[in-house]
Amino acid sequence: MPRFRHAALAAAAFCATTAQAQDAGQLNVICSVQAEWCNMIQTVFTKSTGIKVNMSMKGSGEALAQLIAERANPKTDVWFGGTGDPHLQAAEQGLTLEYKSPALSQLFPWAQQQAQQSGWKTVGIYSGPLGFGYNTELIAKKKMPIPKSWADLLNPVYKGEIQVANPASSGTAYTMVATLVQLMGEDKAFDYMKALHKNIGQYTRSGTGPIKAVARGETTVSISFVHDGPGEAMQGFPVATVTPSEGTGAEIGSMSIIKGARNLEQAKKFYEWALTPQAQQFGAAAKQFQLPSNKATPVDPRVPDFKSIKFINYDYAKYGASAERKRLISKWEKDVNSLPR
Ligand code: S7P
Repeated sequence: MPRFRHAALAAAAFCATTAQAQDAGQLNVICSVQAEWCNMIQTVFTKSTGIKVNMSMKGSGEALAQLIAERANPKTDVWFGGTGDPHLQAAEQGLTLEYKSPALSQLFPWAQQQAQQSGWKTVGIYSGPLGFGYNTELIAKKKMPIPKSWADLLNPVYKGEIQVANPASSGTAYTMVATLVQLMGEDKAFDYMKALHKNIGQYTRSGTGPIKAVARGETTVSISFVHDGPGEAMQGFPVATVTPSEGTGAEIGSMSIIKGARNLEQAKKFYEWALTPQAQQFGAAAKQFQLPSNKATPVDPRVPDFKSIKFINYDYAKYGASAERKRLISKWEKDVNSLPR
């Protein structure tokens, strides 16, 4: 085929795609799960609807900060994923739109409760337990015990060997702070975090950083969501996870439509699609093993077995409230992070 015909066909195809995209419109999404899942939903949603998705990836703490910064002139239409507490905070601050999906009854009670508690300004899309990750090779090589409880993490043998994120930037780490406060009571939880501080090698910016560091042998132990472990192990890294025997908290990963969204019709389409079992399967397909919120979504065997984990009765409304979140984070900065190690 002569070269000019190739060029003409390519141009025609480009125009057709562009026209389709222009017809169907576009959508600006902040995506707070890991990149592979974000990329997968971007591709599949665009292919099946023609809606062009502009995706920006940010952890939950950073996503909330961006939404606060763009409050007067929102550039985001949908916030997909990320820990539920900052989504509740966004709802309380009037950053997200009230929207009651007709699919709500298909979701587990915890996902519906998240929606109800926010005044229908967010919804649960997955859940996952907080626990510890450890590098199976390093821990054996350094002859360290496998930590099985919060108390175990205070063992001086782990000095400098534990990573967790900074709760000021990370929803994962805030889940840890809120979990400990509910488990131990506030005074004891802060005494505990001060003692734990001595064993922390690094507070990372993002919540997924510590388990990736464990996987790559950069640290021995992490405080992480346990559903992030199997994906690292599938890449061949020596990672295992455990949940603390005293009890632990769980996140309700959430999704919200932004108030003032410029592409509201497309945002609602995406929101409804993301609640379907078909769309929720992309989590496991992208090697991320949270429990999906739609009861009809097949559950991958690598999703943590919730029945075998001791959970606290996490008060999502209280710990997702702006004032409480701000108060606990600044107390952590002042009383814990400022201490020498
Ligand atoms: O697997 C992804 C995940 O652990 O990351 C999400 C969240 O963005 C973590 O954000 P932070 O950096 O703010 O901690 C979790 O919702 C999700 O389970």
